[in-house]
Order: sequence, then structure tokens, then C-alpha cells
Amino acid sequence: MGCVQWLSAPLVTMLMTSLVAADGILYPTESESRIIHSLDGIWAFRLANESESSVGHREGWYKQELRKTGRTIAMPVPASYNDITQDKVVRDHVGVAWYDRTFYIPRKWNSSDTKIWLRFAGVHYAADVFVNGELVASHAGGHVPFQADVTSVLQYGQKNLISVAVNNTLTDITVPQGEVQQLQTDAGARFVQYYKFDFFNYAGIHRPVVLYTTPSIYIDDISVNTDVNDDTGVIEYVVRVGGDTKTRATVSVSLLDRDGNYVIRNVVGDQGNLQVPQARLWWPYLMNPEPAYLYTLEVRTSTESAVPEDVYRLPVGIRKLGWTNTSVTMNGKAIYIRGFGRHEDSAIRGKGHDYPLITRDYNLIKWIGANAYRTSHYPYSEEIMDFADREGIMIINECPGVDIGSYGFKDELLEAHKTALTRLHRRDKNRPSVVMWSVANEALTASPEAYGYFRDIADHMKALDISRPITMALNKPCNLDLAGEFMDVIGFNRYNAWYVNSGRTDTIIQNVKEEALNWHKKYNKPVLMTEYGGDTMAGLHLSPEYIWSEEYQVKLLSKHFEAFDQLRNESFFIGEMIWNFADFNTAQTYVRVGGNKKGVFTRDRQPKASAQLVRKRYWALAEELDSVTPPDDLSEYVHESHAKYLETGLPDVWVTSV
Ligand code: GCB
Repeated sequence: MGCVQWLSAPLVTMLMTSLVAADGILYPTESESRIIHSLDGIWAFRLANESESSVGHREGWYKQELRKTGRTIAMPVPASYNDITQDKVVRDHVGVAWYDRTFYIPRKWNSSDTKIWLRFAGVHYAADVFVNGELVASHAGGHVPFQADVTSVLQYGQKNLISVAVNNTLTDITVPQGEVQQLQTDAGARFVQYYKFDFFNYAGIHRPVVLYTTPSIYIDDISVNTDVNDDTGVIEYVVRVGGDTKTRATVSVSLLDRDGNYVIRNVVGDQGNLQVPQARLWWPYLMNPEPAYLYTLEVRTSTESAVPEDVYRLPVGIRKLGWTNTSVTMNGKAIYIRGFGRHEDSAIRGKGHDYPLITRDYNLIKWIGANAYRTSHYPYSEEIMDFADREGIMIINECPGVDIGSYGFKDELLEAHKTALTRLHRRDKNRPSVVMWSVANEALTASPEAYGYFRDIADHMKALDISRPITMALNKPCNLDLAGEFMDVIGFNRYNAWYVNSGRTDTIIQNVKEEALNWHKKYNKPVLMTEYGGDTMAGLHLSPEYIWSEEYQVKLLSKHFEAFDQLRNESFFIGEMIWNFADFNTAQTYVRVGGNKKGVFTRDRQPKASAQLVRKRYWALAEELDSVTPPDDLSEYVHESHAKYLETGLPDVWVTSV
């Protein structure tokens, strides 16, 4: 196997990002000044040769409909392309894949007062986008949106063609990292994408594609920060206007409550502070009887010219986030995180956006009584994040810096990693659900390079946002770690009784407690366990419990719960996150049976036995910490004497003696 010079000629365009403006990236919403036109649906699709990834660029496949330059197949957008067909060449493709479709736009959009934007919410990993044969956007980074002003390249009253080249190649300087190697097969040399991270490198147009209009002078970006003084909410805001800079625009803002009543009206100025007496605060799920209260910030622009006003409505949650060396607080109250690491992953769609799936996921999160999750290991779709804002689920928002491990091209990597953080922050800075930024997962933080690297990463994140604590999920031994010093909160991942001491659930309590204490002693920061768990084949039952069985997962989690309860007395321990919410797909390896099976839900979102256990614990925590009454279907009726045994334990006679 030899390493390919993958960054040479064919991919140069794919790695350019300069065509994508570094401006605002507000979520496209309709208003009286904005219309949205979806381009989702069935597109035409073709893989470029693995041996010459640039063939489509060289032969100009984007200059005419893809079907005219060769065979195409139907491909849904949004979706990953990998699991749509029966063909493993499509599933395992390395390099460039082409998509295209045609569309019409209304004639009335052709106006000097109107701008038309083409927005992709997420294409993995890199994309070149052409409209009517012209390159309009080139973007690298698979989990964040990008857009281009396409007003001048559209054909009004005629058919338009959009073509997208998607490249899934990961290298030393992509985030996440990967490596392409050449493998000698019976049919000759083939490319293989290797990566260390433990989820399938799904590719394609994963998230919605829209065209939307704005007036030619438009609201480009809005930033809000909130605070609470006594019972007055404070909303600090800054509005950036885009478009013709010679024309002066006046910005005015209003605030509406959840019922649509104006609380504050027409405050003029592109930045300022709104004071909201008796503010209704944004609280996490179960921490308050009315969680996730959202106001609407209504922003308007007007000009003295004929350009019509622009109107944008941003949901705003008023909350006060704080942290010390032992706690993270929400509106003055310490939070205790009970949740999961997750993935965007499901059968057929891969990492493609799917409303039924994400709605089901939030129903399960609420059913189980969780109040948080980490967007392991990359930014999730904006629609998923909207749910978190609306339901009060706290998010540790992770950038795609997963398994950073090769510092060979450190400067380039650092730049790409910083860019990933900048883009994540730009997209999610206004979300009340985001309570922490996670700058990386399981990086090689014991290597000497890690010290300077993560100092720079932390500085960068702090320069973007000082209103939220930063964390990362660490897994190197505490005494060797060089990165935790730069974090506000220490997250640690450890697989006691799974990768370490497999089968020995009797080693969990001591090890978890000791490790958490060591992290706190070393860094004097709040600590949470960001990952623990064990693979479990749904339906495999073995007694006494044995690894991979449902019984074993129940025991493993339960032993951790005991450790956590003891740690909670130590005051610095702020949360527990199971790995994983649901089973998910991974690269093919002999340690994975149809993917990673550490979910408490199966890949099709049905509960394993562990889900029932977790539900009991999370609701018990909510009862203890948030004074919530748990649902009455938590336990099934067993016998009238049952309540007694819950308190005193089972009679000895029921326990087999040894
Ligand atoms: C980890 C990783 C996660 C893996 C998990 C596992 O430490 O952070 O991405 O999926 O372990 O199951 O091995």
C-alpha cells in the first residue's frame, strides 16, 4: 500500500474556500421580504473515476446536463449517496461525485432590488458548485452551511442548471483528518480512504439546498448575547447590513413574546441593549415547568432609496450562563448534565437530513428524561439545533476535530481547525441551547505538539466567544494530557469494563471515581464524563451478563451510575453522557458488527433494555435535582409488596447463595 499524493492537481479547486464569502449565514426563513425556493428532490448523479477524480472538471460536466455526458442515476437530496444503491462501488467511493438538476425561477425575481442566494446547509466534505456552467461556490468543511449570491448568473424565465462536484476525500489537513492509500486488489490498484474516527464517512449533499431572495440591501448577520439582572433580561444585539454600501440603511429592532405580542417596539440602531423587565427565561427541559421560552427579535432595515425593507425574525432565548472551577450554571442554578453522545446517522439516509427521524429522536430524548447531548463529532443540522432551542435540550456543540492525531502539517491543520470553529460559531452563536463549545474529541493530547496546538485553538475560540465555556472530550491518561489546561470544563471518555477490563463490571466504580478526581485535581475545573458504554446486540440475552448482551449493557451502565452518585457528592462533577444514544454505522472493521452498537436505542430507534434503565435514572435525577414528578409508567406493576422491596432490597431467600 502506498500513500497517494492526494492533494496534487485534481483537488486544488476542491480545497479553495475563497469563493465563499465570510459574511453572515443566517438560517433562511421566510418573511414579507424573503421567499424560499427549495431545490431538494431527486437529482442526477454520477461518480467520477477514482483514478482521475478531476475528470468532470476537465471535461466540463457542469457545462451541460450530466445525463448528456454519460450515464446518471437518481439520487435524493438531501441524503448521503453511499447507501442508496446496491452497488458497493457507490458506497465505498473515494473522490469526486457529481450531482445536477435543472430548475426555473419566477420571472418577477428579476428585479434590481432583489438578490438571490443559493444556500447549501451541508455538503460533505468539499464542494464545487456551478450554476449555468459558472463556478459560484467552492467550499471545504462538511457540516456547515455556505451560500453564494447567484443573482447575476441565473436565467430568468428560462431553465437553469445547477451542478455540484462533491469530494469526500479526507487528508492530513482536513477536519476531520484521514488518509487515502492505494490498495492492490485483484482488479488492480484501488483507492481506499482510511480514518481513525469511528463513524462511517458518509458523503453527499446531506442537508437542504435552497434559493432564497432578499432585498438588495439586506440583513446579513445578527449577533445576540443575553444576560439577566434580577428579573430583567438583557439582550445585546448587533446587526450587520449587506449590499450596496453607499446607500445608508436604518436598522430597527422589536421584540415579541411567544404569543406574538410586542414587548419592545422599533428601537432604532444597528446595535444596542434591550431591557426586558420580568423576562421569561430560557430554561433547560425539566429544570422549569415552562422550559425553552423563546422571544422573537424582529429586525428591519429601511433605506431612503427605493429598495424595499428587509425583515428577519430570530428566535432568542434569554438566559444567563456562568461557570466556576466546580460548576456550570444556568440562570444562577448549577446544571447537572444527563445525556448522550450522538450521531447523525440512520439506515439508507446515512447522514442525510430527515424530519421524521429527528422528531423521533427528540421524542426519545424527552421520554428518557435527558436534558443534554453532545453533537459528537461534528456540527449537526440547523433543523436539529432548532429542536434543541425549542425543547430546552442543552447542547455541547462539537466541531469536527475528531481524532486529531497527525500534527505533520500542523500549521495548515491548525488553520483548518480554526476555520471549522469560526464557521460553527458563526452558524450557532445565537442559540440558547448551546451551553458549551467542544473544540475536539479524543485528540492525541499527550504528544508534545498538542500543548501549543490546543492553546491556540482555545485562544481562537475565546476570541470568538467569551460567553460560553469551552471543553473537549479527552481520552489520554490524565497524567500525560497536555490540553486540558486550556479548557473551562474537562470532559473525559473512558470505556471501563469494555475496552479496558472487558467483562469486569466490578472494576468500574473505583476507576471512574479515581479518574474523575484526578482530572479535577490536575486542572481544578468542573469535570463530566463525556463517554462511557459498551456494544450491545439488541436481542442478545445472556445470564449471567456477558459482553455484547443486553444484560451486560444494563450492568455496565448501572455500575457507572453508582460511581456518578458518589462523585456528585464531590461537587465538581457536572454530568454523565452515555455513548451512544443510538447504534450507528462505522467503517468496516472486525470490532464492529454492522456498525457501532453502543446505543441504548437501536439504529431504527427502538429501545434496548438499557433504555428503560436509563429512563429510570434520568427521571430520578430530575426528581431529585429539579423537583420534577416522574411519569407514572416508569415501572411496571409487579406485586403489592414490591414497594417494600424497593426500599429494603430483595429477601435473602431470593438470592442464590454461593
Ligand atoms: C470513542 C470515540 C467514539 C467511538 C467510541 C467507541 O472514544 O470518541 O467516536 O465511537 O469511542 O465506541 O469506541
